[in-house]
Parts: sequence; C-alpha cells; structure tokens
Amino acid sequence: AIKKEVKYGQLTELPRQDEAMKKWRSNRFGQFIHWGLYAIPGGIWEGKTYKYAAEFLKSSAGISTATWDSLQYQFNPVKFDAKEWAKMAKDMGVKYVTITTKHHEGFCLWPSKYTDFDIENTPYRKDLLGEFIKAYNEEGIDVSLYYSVLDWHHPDWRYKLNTEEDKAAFERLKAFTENQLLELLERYPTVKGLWFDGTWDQCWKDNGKFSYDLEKKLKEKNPGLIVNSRMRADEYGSRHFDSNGVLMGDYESGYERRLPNPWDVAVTKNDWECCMTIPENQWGYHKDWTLTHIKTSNELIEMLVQCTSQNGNFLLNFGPRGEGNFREKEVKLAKEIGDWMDDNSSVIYNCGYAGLKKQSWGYFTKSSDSDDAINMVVFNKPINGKYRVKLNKGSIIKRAYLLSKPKKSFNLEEIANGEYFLDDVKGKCKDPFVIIIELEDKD
Ligand code: FHN
Repeated sequence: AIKKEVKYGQLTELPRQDEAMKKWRSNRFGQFIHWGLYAIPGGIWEGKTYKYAAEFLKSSAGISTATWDSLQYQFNPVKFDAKEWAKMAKDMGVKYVTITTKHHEGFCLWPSKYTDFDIENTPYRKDLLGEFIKAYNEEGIDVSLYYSVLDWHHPDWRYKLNTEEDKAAFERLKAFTENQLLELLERYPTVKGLWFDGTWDQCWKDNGKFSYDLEKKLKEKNPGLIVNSRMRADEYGSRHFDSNGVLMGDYESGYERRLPNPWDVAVTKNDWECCMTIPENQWGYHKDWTLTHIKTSNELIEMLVQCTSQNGNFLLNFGPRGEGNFREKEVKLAKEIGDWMDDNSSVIYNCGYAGLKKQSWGYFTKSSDSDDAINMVVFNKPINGKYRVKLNKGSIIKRAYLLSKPKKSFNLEEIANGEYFLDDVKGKCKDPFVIIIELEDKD
C-alpha cells in the first residue's frame, strides 16, 4: 500500500519503554470511576426509568441544558469518603484508577478557573478531585484523569464546523480545553495519565494539528504522562491509528465493553486497555440494575486474566451514587475480586503474553520476572480431567503444581514433542484457579 505522508500522527515511538510506561504495563488492573451530576437522578427522570446509559439521561429524557445544569446545586456527596474509596480499590487489587474529571455533561469535579460549572459551585464546595487523588496515592494507586472533550454545557461546543462563527467558537473551545488540561496537570502533579473521550465528532477530527500539539504540550508539562489513543486524530481525520495504521497516543483504548479475540496474537504487539462496565452499558450510577445482566466476579476475573494474557490492561468501571457511596453490589463484587487477587495476583501484575497457543481450559500468563515458569489460569475444567499444554518444540516441563498447593505435583503425560497432558489434581472448585508449570532449563 502507498504510504501517506502524515505530519500529525504518532508522537513517540511505540511501545514506549520508559519507566512510567513500564509501570503502567505492569499494573494490569485498574478501576474506572464515572461520577458526575448524572449520579443524582440515576437514570430516572420524573418517575420514568430510562434504560440507556445513566450518564446519557440528559439526552435520553430530552432535558434542557438549563434544567440539567441546575443539578449542580444538588450535588452534595456527604457520604463521600476518599480514604474509604481508595481502601476498597486497594483491597480489590487495582494498581491504578481513572476518574471522570469532566464527562460529556461538562460538569467539573475540580475547582476550575475556567468555568463556574464545577464542584466549587455546589453545596459540597471542596476540591473533591484533590481529596480523591491524595487518598488513592496514599494507598499506592496511580491516578489517571478522564476528560471528555465533547461538552454539552459549553456554549462553544460544535459537533461540526459549518460556518465561520462555528470555527471561531471552536477556537475558543480549544483554548478552554487546553487551559483546563494544563490546569489539571498543574494542580495535580502526581497524575500519571490523561484518558480522553468524546473525541469522535467532526470538529475534533478536523483539528488533527491541534491535538498533536496539545499532546506534546501536555507531555512537556508532565514528562512520562501516558495518553490513550482516543485523544488523537491525524490531519486526515483518522482516529486512534493514523492514516498509515500507526497507533497514536501511548496505548490503544478502543476496546470498550469488548475484548479482543482471545486467540489473537497480533494484539499482543501494542499496549492496550479494555474498559468494562459491570452491567451491560451503564457507566454512571443507574438506580435500577435489574434492567440488564450484571456480570459476576468470575466473569470479570476472566476478562482481567484474558487481558493480561494478551498484554492488555483491564479497567473495571464503578459508578458511585450522588451521595458519594457505592451500591452494595459493587462493594460485594470488589470484595470477591479482591479475595481472588489476594491469592492469585502473581499471575496478573507484571505479567503478559506467554508466547503459547491458548487452550480451551483458560489462559496462559507469564511474569516478566521469570524465565522458566508459566501460569495457567483455569476457567473451564476439561471433561477428561486433563489439561493440554502445547509448548514450543523441544521445551520440557519439569514440574506442574497448583499455586495454592505447591508441594503436590501433577502427573505429566507427554503426547507429542513439547505437548503434554497434565492430570487434574484439583477436586471440586468454584473459582478460577492457577496451575504453575516449571520448564526445564535448557542450558
Ligand atoms: O459516551 C461515553 C460513555 O459514557 C463512557 O464514558 C465511555 C467509556 O469509555 N466512553 C463513551 C463512549 O465511548
């Protein structure tokens, strides 16, 4: 294919190998928080329940901007306890968090110099985002900030730039966006990343040079900053990947509520992250969780493991209530995942693609700290009670055992060169479990 000349494409050669990126990669598991005014009505307006995503209620229920914006005067999360949130996240096993500083509604969770539509002008008044960042950092959790460029509140937002006036308005919007982002990095210097969203409209796609220059400026302000691929469009309007198919930003963030094909090896070449909801499609707090399937902790753990097995991160979303606490069900899921992580996080942190063909019992992961051990995370027990492992030809398994019972070894049956059956030694089991295989040192 003929390559196009792309001036405003990728900024840095990928995959990034600096310390900040290595840390991001080793984290593997993150918590996403969607919190804004939408948490107050929670998907219900004037007695009517709207099934679509709660953070879209303004548009689903056709609410005027003035009416929606007045929710600001009700935002008073008296039950918000940043330390408790951070503790819950830590106990769940996440190493990073991404929080919505401004979602599409335009409301800002920090006191911004550039708008009154912010936390300072609510009954709460305090710098909620600052409290949040401090508490999470104190638990050793890295913080990234979600920022929606699309803004339903801002008078200068235009979906498409049709007229000279639209263009002038959008110039002001660009300045506002840049000011707010620099303000966030100035106010919160420990921030590790920016997570862009709401960048799909024509206006943004028509401004590839602007987003290129902006990414540069933000990285000058905060060296090591990690930016998702959603931020950028090149000068031809191509998003995530430039017109030659080269990834922009530092990692691919197109996996939203979906995972790659688990047998796909190509995906392991880039850094990527999957963001996932617990219900079908609710990011902000919705009062009614009976509307769709609610994922179980084992379903979510499987997604986390799959991401790890393909060199991806897993960002699991929580939508706290307007009052500032989490629904029971979210607390329970966090606890269940945390219990599993307590025993098994060694197959997640610092782990990635093992270089082996996936088998139907589950996923292989491999820690970058070890040359001769491979993790097998089992989700489907084979009917014949034997686990197939296909290594590279010539590789020999020295020993296989359960992570939970390291003293007892599995029986090994070599069925072809480098290919084995491991006999099941685990009886009844409800939860996904881990088998470790140790390879013989070839030297
Ligand atoms: O419209 C948003 C949605 O509310 C949510 O924030 C997700 C998270 O990836 N992003 C947008 C849809 O792509």
